[in-house]
Amino acid sequence: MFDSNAPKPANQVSDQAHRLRQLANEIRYSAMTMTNHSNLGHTGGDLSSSDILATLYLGGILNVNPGEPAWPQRDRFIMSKGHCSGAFYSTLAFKGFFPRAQLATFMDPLSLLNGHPDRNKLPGIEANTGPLGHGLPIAVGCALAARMRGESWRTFVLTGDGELQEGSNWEAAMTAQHYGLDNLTVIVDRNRIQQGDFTENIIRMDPLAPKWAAFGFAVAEVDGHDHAALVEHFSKLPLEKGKPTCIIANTTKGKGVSFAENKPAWHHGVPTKEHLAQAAIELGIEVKQ
Ligand SMILES: Cc1ncc(C[n+]2csc(CCOP(=O)(O)OP(=O)(O)O)c2C)c(N)n1
Ligand SMILES: [Mg+2]
Repeated sequence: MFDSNAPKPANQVSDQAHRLRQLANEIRYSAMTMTNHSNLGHTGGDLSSSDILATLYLGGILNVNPGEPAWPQRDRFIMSKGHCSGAFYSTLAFKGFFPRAQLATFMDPLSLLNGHPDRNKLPGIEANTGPLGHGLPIAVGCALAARMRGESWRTFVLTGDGELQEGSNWEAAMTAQHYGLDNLTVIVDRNRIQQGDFTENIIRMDPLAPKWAAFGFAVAEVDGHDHAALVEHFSKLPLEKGKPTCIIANTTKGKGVSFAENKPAWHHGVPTKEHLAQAAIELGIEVKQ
């Protein structure tokens, strides 16, 4: 865990941000390779959320232990946008929850790496997700459980922005504020694209920050690809004592790969071998032959 009270020298912050950028790009390339293998997947949302996942798991924010995945005092992370399992599985494997070699089985018959994460199949997964709109309600239950037991572990949940069109999120948000769950942090991957089109063309959600504030959350907006800014925000949780936190991470769907950036068609576009070669160059990945 980072000690949020100890200011870091500037060069130490940028070293860490540089390392997280490299790791996030490795997660991106890994997820694209998996989607190429399975011929199915969600490239755009994998790429928009890789920096957030890398920062949480590999930047020392989440207090989890791959050696003891069910450690009762661990922080809980729920990948509500479970369709982005390529990035999520890659992050869990990079963290050491299971061998990286297993990633190559993505969506194979009998593989433990289903298209949507299954907590009964792999260590490190807290909740089965994929059907949108369920992660936050589960996370509220986790946060309430910690509160009732007097335990200090925290709950994090990553949602898509299109996902917020599911009304269940807003019922859960009301409950979180009612109980003053300041041990709960919602991160919104605000890439402004859902399946098929831009969010604002389907069901407008701007102004998003005031909505969360009206639902009783302490809200911050951050560049979801700026590792130093993400670390800074995640290190000072809760943003306000007695309130749940919402961090709106402004991202680009398809981030890091020019042919996929901000293109609705890449929501579930499948990269070819040629796309992978181009992605490796743009992401700075050395591909071992
Ligand atoms: C309840 C439900 N309806 C529909 C889908 C199909 N679906 C999968 S991803 C997706 C779009 C999600 O968009 P967003 O939340 O913005 O995710 P991201 O942009 O991060 O990929 C949809 C409609 C689903 N998984 N669950
Ligand atoms: Mg989206």
